[in-house]
Amino acid sequence: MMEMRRKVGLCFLGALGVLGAGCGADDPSMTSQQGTGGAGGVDFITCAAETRATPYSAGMRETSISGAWTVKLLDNTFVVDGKALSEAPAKGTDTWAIEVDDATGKPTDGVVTGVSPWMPDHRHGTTPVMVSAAGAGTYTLNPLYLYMSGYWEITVNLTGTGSAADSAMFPICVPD
Ligand SMILES: [Cu+2]
Repeated sequence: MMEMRRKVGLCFLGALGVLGAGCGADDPSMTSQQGTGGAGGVDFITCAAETRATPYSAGMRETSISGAWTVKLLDNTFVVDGKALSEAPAKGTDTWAIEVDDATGKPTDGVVTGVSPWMPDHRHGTTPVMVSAAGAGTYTLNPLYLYMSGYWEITVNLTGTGSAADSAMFPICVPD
């Protein structure tokens, strides 16, 4: 039964045409060689074995590449039966509230230029993430459509303090 659920999860978007590559007979996730999480066909969805990810906690933070910004994941919410629950990222449409602080710790508006989720094991992203300013250096990311379980890299793109762009990345595992 688990195997059936997983294959449906992998492929329903492909059937809808949302995905380009990444679903079908050549999907690397269908093979036992895929991933770094384990040998011998260990299920890549097992988050306990996903050493690349940082376990979710509200308020978790990542420093940008340049060191100029700190991005805090204030809260993840996920809707179940019409009710928004504050919990770890789950498979489906999540919503993030984030805050961006400058090097002095001051929350700063107007610096998030976009958000790019990516599954490096499968080399695909997801549908566009809408970013809306929520004031006082906070931003709402909705939808953040994490439609597959497994390892995701959620990159928050930021304006640079100089000419170069900047970014901060959250390594997240979505359980099955
Ligand atoms: Cu994937």
